[in-house]
Amino acid sequence: MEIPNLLKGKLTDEMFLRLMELKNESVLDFLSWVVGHCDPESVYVLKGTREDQEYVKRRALETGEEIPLRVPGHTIHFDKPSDQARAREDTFILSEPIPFVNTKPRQEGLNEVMELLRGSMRGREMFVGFYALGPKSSPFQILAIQVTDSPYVIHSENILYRSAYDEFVKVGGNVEFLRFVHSKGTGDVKKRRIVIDFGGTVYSVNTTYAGNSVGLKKLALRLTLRRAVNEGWLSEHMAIVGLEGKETTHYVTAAFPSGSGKTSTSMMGKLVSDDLAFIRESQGIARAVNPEIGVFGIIQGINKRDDPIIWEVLHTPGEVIFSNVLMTESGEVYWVGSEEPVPRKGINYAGEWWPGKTNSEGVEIPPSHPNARFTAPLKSFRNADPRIDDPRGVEIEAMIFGVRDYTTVVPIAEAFSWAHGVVTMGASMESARTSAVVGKLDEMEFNPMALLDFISVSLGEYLRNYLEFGKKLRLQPRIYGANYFLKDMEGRYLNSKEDKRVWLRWITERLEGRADHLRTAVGLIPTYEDLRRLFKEVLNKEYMKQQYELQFSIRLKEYKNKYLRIRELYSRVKDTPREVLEILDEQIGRIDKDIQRYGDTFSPFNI
Ligand code: SPV
Ligand code: MN
Repeated sequence: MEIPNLLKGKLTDEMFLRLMELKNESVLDFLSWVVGHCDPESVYVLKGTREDQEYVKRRALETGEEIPLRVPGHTIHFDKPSDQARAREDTFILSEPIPFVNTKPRQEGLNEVMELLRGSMRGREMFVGFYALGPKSSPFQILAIQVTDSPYVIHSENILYRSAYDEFVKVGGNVEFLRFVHSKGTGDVKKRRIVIDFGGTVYSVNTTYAGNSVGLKKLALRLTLRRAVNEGWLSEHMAIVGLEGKETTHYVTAAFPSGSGKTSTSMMGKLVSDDLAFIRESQGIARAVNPEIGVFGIIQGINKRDDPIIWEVLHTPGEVIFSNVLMTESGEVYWVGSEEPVPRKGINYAGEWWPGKTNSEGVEIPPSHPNARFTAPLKSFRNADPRIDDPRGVEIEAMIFGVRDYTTVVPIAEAFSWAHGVVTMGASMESARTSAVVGKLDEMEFNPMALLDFISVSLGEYLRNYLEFGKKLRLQPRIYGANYFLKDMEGRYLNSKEDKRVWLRWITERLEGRADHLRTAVGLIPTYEDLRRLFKEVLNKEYMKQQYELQFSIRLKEYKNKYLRIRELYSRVKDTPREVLEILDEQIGRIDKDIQRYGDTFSPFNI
């Protein structure tokens, strides 16, 4: 095997040996191409050793992409003011048109991004990282290579993913791997592009926000989702959490749109994953792993009282990258919702900051961006589950689909069946937009399974795979619909942040056959008696009949409109399975019947 001269010229002897040891022609071809096209000054090949990790961290500081903070191991990174979230408008899948997906003809998309990448790494060091999604050597494992000229990006990957140079060596030449090419480019956000090619490569340029630049996170999801649909498993935007029961731990997954309660839910039990899940069937059981080993979480609103575990991670020496929060002169950080005193001045993503500072449009700049984040290893969290690296995955007993819905969906309900839950809870998700994506806040968006942004096949195909996956299962997970954000007529939240503990306990008791239910048109809801008991047991709170009635009355008219909208959307998708439309029609039929009997609202005390 030979290393082409162009690539060789960028390598020290040590780096040369590292590449040779892989004995993998396609890795060499890929890297030669990137080096030839992007023209970096030098190439650093990571084996993932301690020295490598330290080197990357040092380079992140030397290049100014990260700044050290007062707490040892903590650093801060800033993205450009207009590069603070996932950039939907600049993200393209190279494919024939797919409904709801931003696509571009392949050649056009490739030409465009190649033009932007040409010479983009000039004068910079290029890093090559080898990683595995999922536990190493497990049936879930997917190998990937990240190439980037940003030490911040590779530092983030080192925290978030399992290093797998050794796996590449082990499998030698004949291995498939995902490829991610990222360059900071000129930093001109107007020329930001994220381009997904089903050939197995994703290109990202002129952006640093991790959701756009860290390939193995949401860029990989587009590729793995498609692969999962083709191979009959699930690659999902879901947390995985172990809920402590009377006798055993019950593992559940939780899909919520970004910024709508997923991270906090994953802190309510044993933490396996806060964001992503690979789910495969094995001997009739759904088993799940986390493709990641770290958390890239939203920091706004994290405070000591509501989020003690995250708070601890963010205040203890250890590896943490803060992004887009406020940094003070003494190297402290501040973020909105921390319930700490607001500093009189500091530095944030928009430069120097002081209270009342406005941008060029006269709009006040907050001290921290609403999508400011922290990046930290899972093992830093005291609720990290010991089974994170279990190669068999954890057995999934329930799946939660949660929305940020102010007007309609009840706080918690159980589906009648797998198919009913998949269709009326997962596939019917509508949620208010948050700051995790660029766009207008609070607009209601259709967001099935919380992954419309990442879907890379037709929705009909995607749901067909879901329904078929369920049919392979001997033990189908129960499905729950959740909504932590329901409001009353005056616009006040009906639940406090901690109430989700009660809903999760109800799920646990349902799984153990200890809690009852009431049957409504849209699903099974908790009884008042059970909730009164659980609010007392879990939160030591009195739970009033009147609260229950406000929270669990079925707002039939709103529900009907919701399902009519959803049915209309799916009827326009050509390959929607018939079963999906049938289940939606049945749901609408049940709601209609109740409307005739009870009017616009159905009180659970009517039963
Ligand atoms: C999310 O917004 O869903 C995230 C962060 O997990 S990002 O990487 O931007 O997708
Ligand atoms: Mn996410």
